[in-house]
Amino acid sequence: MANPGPAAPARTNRLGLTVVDYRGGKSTLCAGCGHNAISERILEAMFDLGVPPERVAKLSGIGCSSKSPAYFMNRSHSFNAVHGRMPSVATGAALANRTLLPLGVSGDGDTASIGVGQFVHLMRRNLRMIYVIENNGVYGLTKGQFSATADVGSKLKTGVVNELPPIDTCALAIQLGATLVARSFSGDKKQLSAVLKAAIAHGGTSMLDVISPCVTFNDHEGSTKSYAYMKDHDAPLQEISFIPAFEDITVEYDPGTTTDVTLHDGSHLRLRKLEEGYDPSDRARAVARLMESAKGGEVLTGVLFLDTKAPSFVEALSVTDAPLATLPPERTRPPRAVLEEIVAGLR
Ligand SMILES: Cc1ncc(C[n+]2csc(CCOP(=O)(O)OP(=O)(O)O)c2C)c(N)n1
Ligand code: SF4
Ligand SMILES: [Mg+2]
Repeated sequence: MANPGPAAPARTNRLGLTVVDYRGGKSTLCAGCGHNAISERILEAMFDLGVPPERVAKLSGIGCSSKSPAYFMNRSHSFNAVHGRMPSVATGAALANRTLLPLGVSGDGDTASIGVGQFVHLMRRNLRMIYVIENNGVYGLTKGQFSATADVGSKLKTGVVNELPPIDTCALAIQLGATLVARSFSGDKKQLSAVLKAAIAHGGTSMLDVISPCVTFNDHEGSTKSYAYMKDHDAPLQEISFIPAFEDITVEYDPGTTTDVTLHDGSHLRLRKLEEGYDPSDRARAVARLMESAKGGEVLTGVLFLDTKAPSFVEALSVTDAPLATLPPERTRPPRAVLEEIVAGLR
């Protein structure tokens, strides 16, 4: 057998790190679970953009999806919150240290069932955060009961039919104020990578609802969150390309068919329309279009809504640039004279 010679050196990113530096523990999820593919896309996007792993705070709730941050980016901070309560922990972390990039990973149950109260308030704030819902329409971890994103008429393996209307987390997020809202599919490598990179570059709340089939409990005929259903019903709005701030834009585009958006860090998002007239800056139209597509039985994917101008929560609150934990007591405690003045005013 011919000598294969020395192995090619591993590719490094602009920080000099290899993809291994972005890996996590070995996944304990089922083979073929959509959540595993999403973990791969997240770590690749972070690697490609050269995000320092130590600057990322991974946050999750409870569920198979919420376990997945353990399977990528071991060098990042990580906090596994109570079921449905990740948004308040993420908000606290983001306010205490605005140099961190919070990355929330949740499930459809964790977000739209038990956690919907926390989710809606997070979406109103435009906190700089990436919020990924790994949406399989069921509670995978507790053996496949319907979640609140299950479509009317979808069927469990046992034959039980869901009679309740679903919560569309994208429509909800758009209506409430999230500034980058996208839907994608764990099996669409190109689209999912592009929206994840756009979310990393965006300075407000990015809410990504990713259809992520549960191969064990919700991948059969009658499910609307299966690989086969997505293959037949995926209706992409755009072809998406992402150009990072550190790369030159050399390719011209036709403004009639393509929208070029400059994101907060100077990166560019290019959206080549596949649907005539769709404008991702029109909030009301985006919600209406989602309703129409649901009625027609299609799953609209792509960048549904984008606003790069709205102030983020930390800007609105004038949060200090320095992480709170690094501030000396003189900057965190009011001086005695000020306290005495306040007390005197109460007498
Ligand atoms: C307070 C509380 N209620 C209920 C549960 C049980 N429980 C664990 S995971 C889960 C649902 C997870 O579903 P989802 O977020 O969709 O994640 P998946 O497993 O499908 O990825 C439930 C109800 C719990 N752990 N804590
Ligand atoms: S039970 Fe479903 S959601 Fe959980 S790991 Fe297995 S395939 Fe994924
Ligand atoms: Mg689920």
